[in-house]
Amino acid sequence: MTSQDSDRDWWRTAVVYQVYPRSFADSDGDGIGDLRGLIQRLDHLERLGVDVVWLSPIYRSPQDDNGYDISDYQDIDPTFGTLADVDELIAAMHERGMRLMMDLVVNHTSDEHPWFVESRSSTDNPKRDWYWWRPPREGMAGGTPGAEPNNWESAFSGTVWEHDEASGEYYLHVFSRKQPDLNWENPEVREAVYAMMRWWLDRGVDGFRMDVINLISKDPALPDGIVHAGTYGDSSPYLINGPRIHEFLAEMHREVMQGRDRKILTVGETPGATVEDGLLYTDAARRELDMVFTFEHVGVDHAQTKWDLIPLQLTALKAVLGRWQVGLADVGWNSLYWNNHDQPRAVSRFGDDGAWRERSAKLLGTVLHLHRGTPYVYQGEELGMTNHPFGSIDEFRDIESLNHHAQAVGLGVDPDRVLESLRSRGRDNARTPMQWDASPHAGFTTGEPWLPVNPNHTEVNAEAATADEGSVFHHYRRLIELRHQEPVVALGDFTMLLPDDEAVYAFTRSLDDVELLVVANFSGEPVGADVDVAAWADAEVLLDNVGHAAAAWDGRLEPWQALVLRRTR
Ligand code: TEU
Repeated sequence: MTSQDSDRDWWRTAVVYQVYPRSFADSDGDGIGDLRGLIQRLDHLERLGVDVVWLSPIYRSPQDDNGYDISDYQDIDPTFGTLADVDELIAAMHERGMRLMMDLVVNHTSDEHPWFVESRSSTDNPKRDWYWWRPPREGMAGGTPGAEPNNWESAFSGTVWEHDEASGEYYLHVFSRKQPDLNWENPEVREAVYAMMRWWLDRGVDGFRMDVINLISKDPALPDGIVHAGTYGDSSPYLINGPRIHEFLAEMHREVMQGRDRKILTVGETPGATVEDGLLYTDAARRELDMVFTFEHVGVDHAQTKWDLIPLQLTALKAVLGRWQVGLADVGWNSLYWNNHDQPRAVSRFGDDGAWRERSAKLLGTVLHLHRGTPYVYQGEELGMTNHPFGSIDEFRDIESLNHHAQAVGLGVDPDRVLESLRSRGRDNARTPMQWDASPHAGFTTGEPWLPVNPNHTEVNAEAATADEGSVFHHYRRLIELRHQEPVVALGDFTMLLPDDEAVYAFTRSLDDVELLVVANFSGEPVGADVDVAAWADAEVLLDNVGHAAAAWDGRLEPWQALVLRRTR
């Protein structure tokens, strides 16, 4: 391996930290986080030891979906700062040996993006075809119920079609009506996106997290989907992992990533991707993406939709994660996450955010970070931040939650039941302000925070956690350090043990003569782990989360205990 090759492989031992800038740190007292706030808090990330920051969108945006609706890809929203602030952020991060990964949202733009404004201006505008325009359903008058060009449902409730009075046609929006989908069939669209990406790389960013990237290739026929229940049809066969997706990603790699003087890190957000899809996206020889975010493990507690709550079964969770580990063992690469800005807080969902909050947060970190792949830490996860005790619907801000509430209550679902699912699954749980200290707005802002601060910030906060060697923060710091120091953590083979055990998550990792055993009790009761304890009698305890693990492990686990043992063969 030449030194250049090894430089290019740095990312395989890296840990990524996600910043949701709106909720991270506010420097100017307007109640909304910003770039200067982030720059001022880089010490926290450096102390934690992360290698890469994925920054959720900071581009110019009407903020209909908190920045995932972009009206200018090459400028910064005044809410967050300026291009000069980004330059300063990049320099400050590089100085600390950290890299910056930008969010890339190119399945859709804002309806206020000049491209769409032009596209909408007339049916013969040169940019008309940059988006998906369609006439009303045959024989029907535009704007009347049922006249939509097809029966697809938006991810944010209701139809995917918005009627445009002026031209009499509809445009497609898989997300909000202010997020029209770009037509990737048009080569001019693709070239405009690639040029914009190159511009960011020239500015010094080190990678891209690609929003719903496996939705960019659609079946141009846009056919009706099968109606399983309710009014809408299933669009996924025509929308997800579409016919030209691999062609587009390979082209993007060629046009943007190839031939750069440094490794550009790419991760695709790929809802609905199977292991087989993941393999195609991340096989290095195919030159598409470095890794993808699977959604399978964050779907194990969903019934029909994310709003239908079913209890988490550990066996189901292990089956999914184990399948991805096996599937991408030799070819491809996994990304590993419990939560992000779209998901409930990990400790509230997979752990116990009551009596065992700290211990179960450490257990979750241990289990995830000991898998093979690239771990992602979502801001506040390293403190064991929890879901928010939302009261009424008035306290929610997220468009997905508000639209779902309106639609479900409109259809006659009991409002208390709707609120219950929002409390458990709503995206605002992840978006309450970062808890820096015990002061009134948790040190996030001197103004009025855009979303309420969790009342538990008096106890759960970065200041307290960094001062306490036994905190969740220091446990995460050790996990990250371990990945950097022990090659087996990043690169070793993975073998799942006890797949049928409803309480114990157990697996081994091995590389050359080093072997690790990871055992974790996902319950509030003491359990015995049915593994070959004798074989590990002389093993070294690398990490535990209870603070008093015995030198020789006897196979028993306390409530929410997680252990990492190491032996050499
Ligand atoms: O999310 C896409 C996605 O598939 C879901 O996570 C979605 O947010 C929703 O929760 C489904 O129930 C990405 C972004 O991460 C999200 O924040 C954006 O709202 C969305 O794309 C549109 O850009």
